[in-house]
Amino acid sequence: MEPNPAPEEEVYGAKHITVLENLEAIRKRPGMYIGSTDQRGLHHLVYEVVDNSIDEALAGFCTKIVVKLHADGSVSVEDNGRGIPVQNHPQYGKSALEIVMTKLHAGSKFDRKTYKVSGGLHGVGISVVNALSVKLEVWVHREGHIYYQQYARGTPVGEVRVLGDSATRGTTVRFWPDTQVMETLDVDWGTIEERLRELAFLNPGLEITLSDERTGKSERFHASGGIVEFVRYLNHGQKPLHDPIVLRKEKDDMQMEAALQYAEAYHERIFAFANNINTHEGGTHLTGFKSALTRTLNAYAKSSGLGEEQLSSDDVREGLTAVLSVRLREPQFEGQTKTKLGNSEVKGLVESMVNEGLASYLQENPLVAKVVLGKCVNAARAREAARKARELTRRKSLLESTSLPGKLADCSSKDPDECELFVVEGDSAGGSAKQGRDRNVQAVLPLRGKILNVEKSRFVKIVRNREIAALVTVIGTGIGDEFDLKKARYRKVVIMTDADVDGAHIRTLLLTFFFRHMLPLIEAGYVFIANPPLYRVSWGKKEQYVYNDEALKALEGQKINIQRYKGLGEMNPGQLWETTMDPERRSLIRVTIEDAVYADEVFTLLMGDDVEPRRAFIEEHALEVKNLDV
Ligand code: 0RA
Repeated sequence: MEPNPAPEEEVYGAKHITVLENLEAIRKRPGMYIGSTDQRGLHHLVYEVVDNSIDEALAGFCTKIVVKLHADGSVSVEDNGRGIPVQNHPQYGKSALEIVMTKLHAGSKFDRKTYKVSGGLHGVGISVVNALSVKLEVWVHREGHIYYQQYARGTPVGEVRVLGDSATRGTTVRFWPDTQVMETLDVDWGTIEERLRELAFLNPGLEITLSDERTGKSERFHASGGIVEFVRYLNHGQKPLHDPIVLRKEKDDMQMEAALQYAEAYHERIFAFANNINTHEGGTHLTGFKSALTRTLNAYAKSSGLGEEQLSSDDVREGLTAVLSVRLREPQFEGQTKTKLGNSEVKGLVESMVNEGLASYLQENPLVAKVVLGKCVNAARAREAARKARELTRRKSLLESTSLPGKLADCSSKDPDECELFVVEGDSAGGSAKQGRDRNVQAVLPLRGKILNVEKSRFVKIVRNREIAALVTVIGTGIGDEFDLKKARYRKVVIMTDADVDGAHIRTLLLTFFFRHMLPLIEAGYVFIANPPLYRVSWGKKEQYVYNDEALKALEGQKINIQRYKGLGEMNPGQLWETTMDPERRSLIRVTIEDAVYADEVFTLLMGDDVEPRRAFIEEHALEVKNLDV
């Protein structure tokens, strides 16, 4: 990204210009460096600073990281690593600290020679954070002193100063994101929390604390058991079939670690990391892992006589929770969000490491092997049954040909780009929605309470559920392996449920269904949640809709008449249109998979077999139900 790095011998002036040009480039096109300037981009700034401390931990010199979200919108990250070098750098004529803080990719000049956290948007360097901060302060404890420097929008405000003596080592960076560039200063606790927890699992022994001055919350993450603990954590509330299987290998300068555990469940969850980056989009390491799993389990089934059927790759992953973590020298990240590992050599390496490791594990642990194979064989049989069931439904839908369910009130436009589908809870709300909508581009599909019963069901049962079948037919894409985004009949699928516990439950179930069987629909950003008002307040001849309890509190004490909407059905068609459906006035919440770990945990808790954690979760989150499932 650095335009033509100047040769080392060049005069200092020229370097100086490069730094300024860099700053300007970063501030002009922040998206190129941090992806976006919204909340996601803001989080990238935090991650970038944290990653620098993580690199120090990976190098073996840092054991503790303290992240603080300050009340004034600034964020600080403190570590007990070696401290950023401060000595004068002869080629630049200034402190190494200043170079690290102001120069793009200065890292390579002062290389820590480890498996860096550096993927896609990460690893752009702390100078990017500096350039995008109205103010940044850094303290370095090193060589008996505390060194300090301050910057404004990436430019030093003064020289590096010595503030005093210090017997410890480490670095603290505090930055104030620049509102001239960033659209928000609102760092989301949950998002940062999940990422730091992930990092603690991936770096066993490292202690990370997070505290939030805005709310007084704080949390400590520490996992001496590493990814084994991670898998146990993910399977919390499930019924695991055995202790986690751990594979650790190193080959050709690449380290691989995997932890696997099957549970009495039907979905698979594999979280793959490369150099600590959560590779949401997968990549060569994941491909290698999956094919080794299929191959090794089939080979073992054959040699041990535990199963005759050919196990498909889906069969061997049913009920599997796994964490795969690789570390390599020069990771290449690809894909839309730069979270897909591209290094081609990695596939074969991981494949052979997992083949070897898993084969010997199964040999040495025949009891675990038996449970795992039993699970896979069961899956193979169920899948065969499901295939037959699908064939049946397909034949049936061929008979009925293009027939859409009768209760669908379709829109007249057939251009998916402008069409919206409102999936509505209950017939009465459905009635209001049908009358209130814009018939041209808005379709309405009322669902009955029956969908509640698909909980804990196998795939076969789910596709046989009438409400689900109607939904699938209406959306048009098909599900599972047959899903085809191009066939979507609507560009927006809006879940519109009541603002009560039942509504939240139905919404979660729908999201679970989309998440597990129509994931690309969520990934494409097609799924939304409607945001109906909770109250209508009126005074005199005036009225106003209120969408949350905080806003209602603000009106407390005034002479107003409050009407609480217990269900959408209580709104007349006109009201539903103006508050919730009218594109000009409504606010829809787009469902994203910001953090697959969190989303899946919630789904698992809500769908799992264990009643207790589910109840605890629902009780704890009942009031914020709107956010928990997105
Ligand atoms: C370059 C070289 C060395 C350490 C660091 C950078 C470093 C950077 C950051 C950023 C946040 N925390 C950090 N900790 C260390 C190695 C210095 C040495 O050899 O002593």
